[in-house]
Amino acid sequence: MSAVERLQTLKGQLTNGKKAGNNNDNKFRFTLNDPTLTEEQRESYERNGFLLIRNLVPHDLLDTWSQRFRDICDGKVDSGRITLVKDISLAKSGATGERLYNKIQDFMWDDVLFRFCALPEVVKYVNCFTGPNAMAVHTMLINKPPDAGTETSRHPLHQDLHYFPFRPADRIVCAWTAMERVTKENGCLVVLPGTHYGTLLPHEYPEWENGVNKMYHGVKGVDGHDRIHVEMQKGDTLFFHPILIHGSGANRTKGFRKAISTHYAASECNYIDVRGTSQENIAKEVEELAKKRGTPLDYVDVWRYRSRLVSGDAINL
Ligand SMILES: O=C(O)CCC(=O)C(=O)O
Repeated sequence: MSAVERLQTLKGQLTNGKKAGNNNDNKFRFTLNDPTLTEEQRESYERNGFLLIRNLVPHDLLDTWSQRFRDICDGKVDSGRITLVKDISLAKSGATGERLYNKIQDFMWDDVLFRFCALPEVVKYVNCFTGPNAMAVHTMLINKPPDAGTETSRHPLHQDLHYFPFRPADRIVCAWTAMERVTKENGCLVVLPGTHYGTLLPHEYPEWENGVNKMYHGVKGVDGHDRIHVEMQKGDTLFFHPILIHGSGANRTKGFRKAISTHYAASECNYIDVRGTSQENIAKEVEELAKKRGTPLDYVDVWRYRSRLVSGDAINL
């Protein structure tokens, strides 16, 4: 049994095994009354800020999306509005394609990859956190090619809310699905359980010897906190809260480590002005990049542009 499952089981022993909901909603802050989650699962998310669901996404779909990623990286299909991001060390080494790109994002208008965002198996869990009207607000397929020996394939510890100009945080959730087996060796997710009860902390670029990938901001001062390496099998999906502190390790193997993820927010969430807050640094960086690319949008518009409804009555309008 993995560390995550031990934690989830321990939590289950403290509850009476009833289905979620009914008369005891007041003890739940982070999850909604939806029969998809058992009471144990709700309790576990409430306490830890994440929930692991095994074998949720069919393997044939994951293989199709892996191939789509390779085709986009190799320029075989039109990448449309998708952004391709390179690992800084691999860019210097002359690598190409899947060996170079560590991420594609903004695939909400790609018919093949968007299927992940709207997958009923995933959305039924998402709705337990967002409610019925869920929008895909951030889409990524994260690849870790074998590390160049510089450890730049690490992702510093951070809170995803740092990037988001909308609230409330409790109605936002990430679904992160392993596209192959992810382990400590190839750079699985690392989570700090319970940190979703905290506040949004200031983020900046970590001072790593060999540099850090673009926009990979991190938090400081969490060195002594318990952490869990979330090892997962292909198709397993981790749902987690946007204030949960997490990151991932370097890929020290010769293979790839891929995951597909979508952040969802309730369509009822409000946009906020991040000027004068700790999020100002990332907002400026994103706005400067948008300007350089010839699409000078302000930060909130960047996020509006990325969003697409996946569930709720308005989906059929
Ligand atoms: O997939 C990973 O390695 C980490 C991704 C992550 O935490 C993020 O993009 O916010």
